[in-house]
Amino acid sequence: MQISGAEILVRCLQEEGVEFVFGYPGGAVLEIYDAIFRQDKFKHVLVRHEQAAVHAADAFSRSSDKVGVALVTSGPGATNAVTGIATAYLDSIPLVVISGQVATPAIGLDAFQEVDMVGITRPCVKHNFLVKDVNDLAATIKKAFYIAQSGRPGPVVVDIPKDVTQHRAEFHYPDSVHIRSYVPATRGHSGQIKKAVNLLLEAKRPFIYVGGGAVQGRAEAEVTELVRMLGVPCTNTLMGLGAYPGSDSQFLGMPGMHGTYEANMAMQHCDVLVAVGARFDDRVISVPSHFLSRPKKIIHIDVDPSSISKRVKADIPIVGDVKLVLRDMLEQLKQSGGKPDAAALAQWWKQVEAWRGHNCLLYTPSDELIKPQAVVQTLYEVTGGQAIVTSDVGQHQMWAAQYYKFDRPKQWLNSGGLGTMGFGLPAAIGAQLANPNAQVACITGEGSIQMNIQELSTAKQYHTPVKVLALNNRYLGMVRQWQEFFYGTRYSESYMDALPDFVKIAEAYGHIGFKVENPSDVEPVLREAFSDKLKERLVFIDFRTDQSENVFPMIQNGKGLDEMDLPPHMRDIQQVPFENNRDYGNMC
Ligand SMILES: Cc1ncc(C[n+]2csc(CCOP(=O)(O)OP(=O)(O)O)c2C)c(N)n1
Repeated sequence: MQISGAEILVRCLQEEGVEFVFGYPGGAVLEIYDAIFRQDKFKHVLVRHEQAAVHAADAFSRSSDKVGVALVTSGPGATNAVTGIATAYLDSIPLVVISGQVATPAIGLDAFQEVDMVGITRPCVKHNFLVKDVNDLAATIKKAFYIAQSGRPGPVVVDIPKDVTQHRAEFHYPDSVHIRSYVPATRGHSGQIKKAVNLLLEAKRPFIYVGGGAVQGRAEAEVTELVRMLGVPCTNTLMGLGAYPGSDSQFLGMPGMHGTYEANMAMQHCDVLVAVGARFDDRVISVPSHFLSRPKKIIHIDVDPSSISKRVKADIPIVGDVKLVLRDMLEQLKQSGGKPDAAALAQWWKQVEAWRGHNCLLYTPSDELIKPQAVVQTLYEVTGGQAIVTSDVGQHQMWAAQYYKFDRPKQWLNSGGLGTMGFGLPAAIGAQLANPNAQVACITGEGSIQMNIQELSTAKQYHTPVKVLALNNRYLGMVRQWQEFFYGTRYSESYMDALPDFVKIAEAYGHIGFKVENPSDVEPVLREAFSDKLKERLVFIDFRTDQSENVFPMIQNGKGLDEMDLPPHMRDIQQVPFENNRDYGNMC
């Protein structure tokens, strides 16, 4: 029996086991919406802006192991979705984004609401398709899901003209996919893995650097086993937080621009570095030449061959699924019977502990002003470290990453690659739908929240009781920090004048709002927000925080990992050239 393209699409999504489609209707996709109306296998979540549809689908995926699905109309619907698509692309998140297109005869004629979605998204998708024939639709959707989640995950756009949704064809969903020239890597090369194991056993100052690839590749058990078996220190990048437990003593904190002193010093001074699903991003190692000025051997494991040796040349490249590579590595380590050099490791740990002893995340508490760091720490305590935390972009994002200890992957959701303000709230909604029983907190700034604040309405409609913590410093804080450091405190357009009353906004959307101005109220209000009484309610808390607080440590552009701007209590040690630092002993 022949069915319409729209019905075929709906059947495909059902075949893929899709539970939620995040979207927004329009003329080009009305056939699809009609087909959705006539089914009840998956739910559609109506957002208030297409960017939010993609962020919510993205976070649905980030907080589960499923592919996120978004549906938008042609023209402005499609272009509104582009920021969300680029966000998912830079963080390697598997998404299928379906966009409507004008009817095939109108394509290229500047028809009403026509944009070249395939052309616009080409640089920020893993792959994209324009379906011109209804007979190709089912196979294309199958391919889209396969490409999105295999190898290095990423967003796939399927652009469907309106007439294709109306044309009829037999429905046949393929069982498998074969795409010529697309063969994602699986097992790593055993010879390379052996070399890596030998190098690790010879290392005097080994260090393990874990990125978002380990989170997406669900390699947390293997990462943890390797770090513990070798007894070495490790770091998780902003995207890798949770891959190794953040509260464990072998974890040194996050590396990079706002990484900890100990993680950055260990990155710079190790002799063997294992990069697991991490890409030596500029926000992590800063300048490659400085990073490599300390000789070290690099083992780089990644599923994407094009990521290896892109910024930093790997001595031992291993292309493969990180989980499978680490399993093989652990197996070879066990078989070899070898043990790391205990004496050298003890020396290395002595050095690491000396670095850690400076307590670089210490800040000055206050009875008068709410310290943003204290809000995050209190959130951690109140939620017992169990919440799924989304963030927006800015100082609050860095404090969230530094002060909430993430013990499991897929618990920390943020836009690390693109740095998209407006991600936090729709992401929290997506994460709550994927994890209905979890506590979900969105840590945001008063600037970021206003980029997608309309999603408070979506949260009301779909009963997603997320807790929004706005660290309101009345500044675009991260911009202010840079202007303070690099532009002679000329705060050009970084002051958020005419801020709304967030409590009233929350209430206007039907939620609960609190304003907190006194440090002594931080904990009681958070406890109330997460209490059983408000379990079913979205709570928006406007924390009036210290306006002058800055994020430390910080590495300025062009500086190396051991050239951090440190917090006031550590300023003296910065002056000591590293070679003369007595803590370091004879290790250089
Ligand atoms: C869409 C978008 N526009 C601009 C920026 C640049 N930017 C990065 S951080 C920041 C300030 C964020 O301010 P706020 O949300 O209030 O957070 P705070 O830094 O004060 O914690 C800006 C404007 C961005 N990352 N994303």
